[in-house]
Amino acid sequence: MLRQAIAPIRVGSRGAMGVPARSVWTKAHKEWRADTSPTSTISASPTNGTKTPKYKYKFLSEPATTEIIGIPFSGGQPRAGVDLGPNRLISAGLINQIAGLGWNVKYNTQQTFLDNPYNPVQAGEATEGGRKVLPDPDIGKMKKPRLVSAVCEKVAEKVGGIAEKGWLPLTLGGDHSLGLGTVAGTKSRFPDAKVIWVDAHADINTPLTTDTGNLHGCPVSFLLGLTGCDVEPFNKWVKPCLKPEDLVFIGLRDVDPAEKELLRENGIKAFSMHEVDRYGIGKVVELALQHVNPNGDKPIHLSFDVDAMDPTVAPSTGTPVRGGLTFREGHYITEAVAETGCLVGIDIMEVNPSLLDPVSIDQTVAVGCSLARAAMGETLL
Ligand SMILES: [Mn+2]
Repeated sequence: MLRQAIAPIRVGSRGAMGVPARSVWTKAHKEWRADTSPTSTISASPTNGTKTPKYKYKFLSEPATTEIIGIPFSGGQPRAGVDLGPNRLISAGLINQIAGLGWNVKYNTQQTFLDNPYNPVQAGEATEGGRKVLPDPDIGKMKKPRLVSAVCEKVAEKVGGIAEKGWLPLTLGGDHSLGLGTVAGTKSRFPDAKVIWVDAHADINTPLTTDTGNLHGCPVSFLLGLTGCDVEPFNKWVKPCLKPEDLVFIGLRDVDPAEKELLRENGIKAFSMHEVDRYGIGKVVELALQHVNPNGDKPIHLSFDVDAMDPTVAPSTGTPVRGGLTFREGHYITEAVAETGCLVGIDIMEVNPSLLDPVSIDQTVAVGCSLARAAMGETLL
């Protein structure tokens, strides 16, 4: 969907969500289109008579405010289309849905995260624009290292800035390499923040261990500062900010041998689907929270890759793996983390609206929205 002007959002209306996109690849993924509208920030106030979110968020200012960050980025992996995720989630009505939970919501349609010289096509410029593009050859095994690094650096600044205001950054990907930026941003404001990484994959390969070189499989290793991560261009801005004990995984089921070794040798707590089967999701989340936040007094960043869900639940994602979380198990995680009141950052990553049929796409987008809502206080009763 692409419009030149931004329709005003009528508060309380769920039908007014034809939100435009600043930056959209065309179907052929060859041309960049930009929304030239000067108005770039959309705001929505709490609706439905709900003036505050269900839970008190301990580390946020009042009134509860979230800024949604849409990052149309696919450079951390090879499949086009995941860059369409954020606009699709917004178009599905996410802004008003969250306002309906008692939040003040901000969303800037001017998604400029990709404006850097390593991006083959930049926002606001047509491909034929004669713009100078710098080459981004592999460094070691890493693919598109300069592009991923430049985008994540901007994302970290943005997320950190929102956190500084006492607001909750809700980041919509885009591929999960962006998790490097979001967690770094959260950590810049909350150095003692803990991370719950919900994913089919551990995303903890290093530039040395990665088989594919796709950086969406590596963000966690950079955050931890593992061996091999002190490389250009990342070392110009990434500071290892995460200790192994600050991190817990839920939902793993496709972990490379080298990643298993890294999890073991660093003593990182991980609840795979085996543990979900054994203990049930309620116990797993309880144990996960006990591990990172035993006293309930630490900020929590939740990074949710929709491929943690079973492919029957969230099929339109780049690296689906069978045997995943059921619809309820996924939502239970987000609900239970919301309940702690400790959330300071949320990522919803890897929704790819170009994969599979329209029904699968709508289903995956709807799951992305409902996971975000559950993390922001939506409850069944
Ligand atoms: Mn991931």
